[in-house]
Order: sequence, then structure tokens, then C-alpha cells
Amino acid sequence: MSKKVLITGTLGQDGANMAEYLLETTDHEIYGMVRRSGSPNYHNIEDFKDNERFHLVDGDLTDSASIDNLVKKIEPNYLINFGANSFVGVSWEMPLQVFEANTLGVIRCLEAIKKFKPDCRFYSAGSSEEFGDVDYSPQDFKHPIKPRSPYGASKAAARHLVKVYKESYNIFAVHSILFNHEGTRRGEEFVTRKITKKVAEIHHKLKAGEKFEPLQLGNVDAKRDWSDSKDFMRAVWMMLNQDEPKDYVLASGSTHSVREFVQVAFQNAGIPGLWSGTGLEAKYRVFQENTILAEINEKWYRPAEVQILHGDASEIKKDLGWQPEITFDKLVKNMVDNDIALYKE
Ligand code: GDR
Repeated sequence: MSKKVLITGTLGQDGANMAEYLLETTDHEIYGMVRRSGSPNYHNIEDFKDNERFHLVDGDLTDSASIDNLVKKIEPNYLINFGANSFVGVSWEMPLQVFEANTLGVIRCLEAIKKFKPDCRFYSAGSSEEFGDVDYSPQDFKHPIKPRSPYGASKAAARHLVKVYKESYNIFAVHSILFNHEGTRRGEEFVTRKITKKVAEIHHKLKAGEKFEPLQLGNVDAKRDWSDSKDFMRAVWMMLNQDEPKDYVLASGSTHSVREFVQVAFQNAGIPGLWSGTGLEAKYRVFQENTILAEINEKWYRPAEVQILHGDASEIKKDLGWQPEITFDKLVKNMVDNDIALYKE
């Protein structure tokens, strides 16, 4: 039977991937919430925004009335919350706004469900940033909560709230821990897309014999567990359709440094290179040439850094049979190919 799914953060990578996945694999009606401040960018939903089962609706996680109204009017069977201020780096500059959207936003969703549609299933996107300065690797769901950024703290608080509402009001609510997940719809402020966009530009400029500015990065020794967002969307849907709500970790199980990501990305664009130096002196040059492709700019360092994230997703594999399909190499290749094709002067 066709159901109704309300998704927040529809214009972001995960919201768009989730909406597309559900349009392709179910006959459900999908309501994509959009915050209509400024001029929203519809690029991520171009491929499916005219589908007759897809409806854009106005709402804002920082406005309780708008969430209440949507839940009252739509009466969704599922509310999938991907709306957030998701950039760790800016969370030191606007910690209150981050809590408004990421933490109070979750309370607003849960309150609306409690008041107007108590059988609506709720998904909250947690983050490996909740683990912060990690005690052990790989991290599983039992890892202590030790955030290193206002962003990580906002997601950790949301995790506790989901548990409280689940236990107090018997709401079907899950908060899973998502390790880094990327793809062709990734925002340009995140390191992977920043790299692949610049690689595409350098690829075109080298071919045309034009000059270019090197890619500028912060801490290239940070290690992350990168997956493809599309693999995670399948898992989120599995979690929402379990018999009982249980939280899981989603991760690829392997970890790579930013340096390595840079190397694989340039290789995929046919530009072999080599890293030299450490800290602020680190440079990435064209192999056996002096041309600098990437260098360090202090501006991109964070006040506190999570040095390594490495997730253990064995529990969801065992319980729900989830398996990621897109490897790290394939992810980087897809992103580089996409940005090379999209590149415009
Ligand atoms: P992250 O993602 O903070 O892990 O959070 P991001 O891509 O921003 O950073 C990854 C690592 O790269 C280092 N880095 C840089 N990062 C950015 N953005 N720009 C740079 O120039 C740069 N140079 C080095 C960072 O210091 C960091 O170590 C992502 C987000 O999607 C969160 O919302 C999500 O919860 C977590 O992943 C899991």
C-alpha cells in the first residue's frame, strides 16, 4: 500500500538521494521539505522533481509551527530527517544555529510526531563526529560519545533525545551513526567534492595549456571512513522498516587519509603525482615535475580536529543483511568523472 514519506533536507545530498531511491523502489508519495529562505538551489533534485509522486513542501527545522503544520497536514508514515547544518568546520562560528537546526530541530520533529501522528516512524541522522577523539578503532555503536566540535555535540544531544522520546512515548525512532558519505551530489564545502571539483578544473586547464592555482587544503593527514551516500540510503530505509527500532553504525570499514583521496582523485583524471613534506610544508606535485597541484593553507585547519574515523558496520550486516556496493576507488572515480563532465570555465 502506498505510504507517505516526509523528508527534510531534500536539496542536500542525502535528502535528494533518499527521495530518488524511494521514487525508484517504492510506490510511496514523497514530500520533500525545503527551507525557502534566500534562493534555494534545485540542482540535486533536477532528475526527479517533476515525478508526480514527488511534492515539494515548505518548512524549516528552526520553526516549530512549520513542522507541526506539515505533520498535521500530510500525516506521514515516515519522517526522515536529513535537514541539518552539516558542516563541522563552520560549527565553531555559529554554534547556536547548529544546535537550533540539528538538536532543537530533532525535538520539533519528535514533538510534531507525538502530537499529530504518533505512529509515524522517525529517522534521525547521527554522525561519527559524536565519537570525536576516539578511544579505539574501528568504532562501533558502543563507542563513548566524545565530540570535538559544536557540530558533534549537537548530534550527540540529538541521539539522547531520540532515545528519550522513543522510551517515553513509544515512538518508532532510530538514530544511526553515519560515517562520512559522499557522491556526485555532495556539497562543495566538504573536502571530497572540493578536491574532485579542483581536479576537474586542473585536468581541463592542463589540457588547454592554461595556468591554474593549486588546490588549497587544511589537515591532509586526517583519516576518514568514506562511503557512497547511495549505499547508506538503502540502509536507512532498512532501519526504518525493522520490526523494532534499533540504532546502527553505517561505515565502509576502511579508512583513508585526505592525502590518499587527493592522490586517487588526480590519478583518475590522468594526472599522476607525489606528496612531499609534512604539516604546512606538505605539497602535491605532478610526478617528476615541479608543478604544484595541491598545497596547505592554514585557513582550512580547524580549532580542534578529529584525526581518525574508522567505522564498524558489522552489526547491521549481521542483523539486516545490508552490504555496501560502492568501493572507495569507485566513489572517487564517479566523483572525478562527474566533475570533469560538469566543468565549465
Ligand atoms: P567531516 O567532513 O568534517 O568529516 O564531516 P569534511 O569533508 O568537511 O572534512 C573531512 C576531513 O578533511 C579535512 N580537511 C578539509 N576539510 C574541508 N572541508 N576543507 C578542506 O580544505 C580540508 N582540508 C582538510 C578536515 O579537517 C576533516 O578532517 C562530514 C560531514 O558530512 C558531517 O555532516 C558528517 O556528520 C560527518 O562527515 C560524518
